Amino acid sequence: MNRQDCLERLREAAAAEGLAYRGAFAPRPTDSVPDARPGQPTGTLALFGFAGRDGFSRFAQSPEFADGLPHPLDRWSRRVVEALAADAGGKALFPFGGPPYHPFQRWAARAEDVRPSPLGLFIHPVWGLWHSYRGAVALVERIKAPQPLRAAASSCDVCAAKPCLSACPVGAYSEAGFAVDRCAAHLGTPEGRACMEGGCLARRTCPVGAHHAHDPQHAAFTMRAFKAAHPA
Ligand code: B12
Repeated sequence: MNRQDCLERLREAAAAEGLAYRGAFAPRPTDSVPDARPGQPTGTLALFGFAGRDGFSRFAQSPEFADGLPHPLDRWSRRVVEALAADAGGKALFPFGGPPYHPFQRWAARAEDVRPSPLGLFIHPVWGLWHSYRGAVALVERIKAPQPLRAAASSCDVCAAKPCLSACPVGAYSEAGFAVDRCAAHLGTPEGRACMEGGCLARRTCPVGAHHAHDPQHAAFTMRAFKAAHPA
């Protein structure tokens, strides 16, 4: 199998499990990417995750989703991405399991046209705020991945209204960052039900890729996980 085929095969195997290929890049020392094998630096890092709605619905059919044990999405991601990495002779890396955390957003910006949004989440020109990362596969081989097309300005730079910054009912988002405790406290109140059941109002108000927003099952799953991790 040639190198390009290796990436294509990874991409197809990931898609079969519901994971979207989120780009690949050749790491530089400043990217803090661990070695793919002991003593062998990573030549290519390929990222995988959710983009839009499809991935979550695949996860919702998995044994991890139904078994009632903690952290179902992380356990599903571990099983799926470790199998992809083993098949490709690479190493699986995950966004969770810290601190310390691997700098997935920094890696994402190397792999695709994603940029910081005022909410802290990175925005994608197609998926808007409705995308995330479930793992990465580090390969020793250096594979020339297609370079991402980069727009001159990010979707947020050309958004004058910035409705995301005024949609949070408790003002948890500001120039100073995301006030986690304020958000979590609100989610525990009756007034927080709209966010708990439908998803973060600030995220939902963004017009970019709005039709890719989480469906109600995904939104409620995400909010419950966030609330459980931050009991107010
Ligand atoms: C800790 C953490 C949190 C914390 C703190 C977040 C924070 N802003 O600091 C809490 C619990 C609050 C949180 C909440 C959420 N998170 Co969070 N979180 C993480 C986690 C696990 C680690 C972040 C970190 O410390 N990285 C370490 C540093 C060294 O890595 P880094 O890539 O350099 O990341 C930093 C830079 O991107 C930097 N940054 C921000 N703006 C800019 C601009 C420039 C120019 C540069 C260079 C860097 C930069 O901010 C990052 C630090 O947070 C990441 C996963 C991961 N491993 O990255 C997810 C992650 C960032 N979270 C994510 C998500 C989706 C959420 C939630 C929406 C989940 C939810 N519904 O509950 C909320 C939204 C919160 C918000 N608006 O910020 C996604 C973001 C995907 C995306 N589209 O960008 C990630 C990548 C997880 C994933 N599996 O995809 N999160």
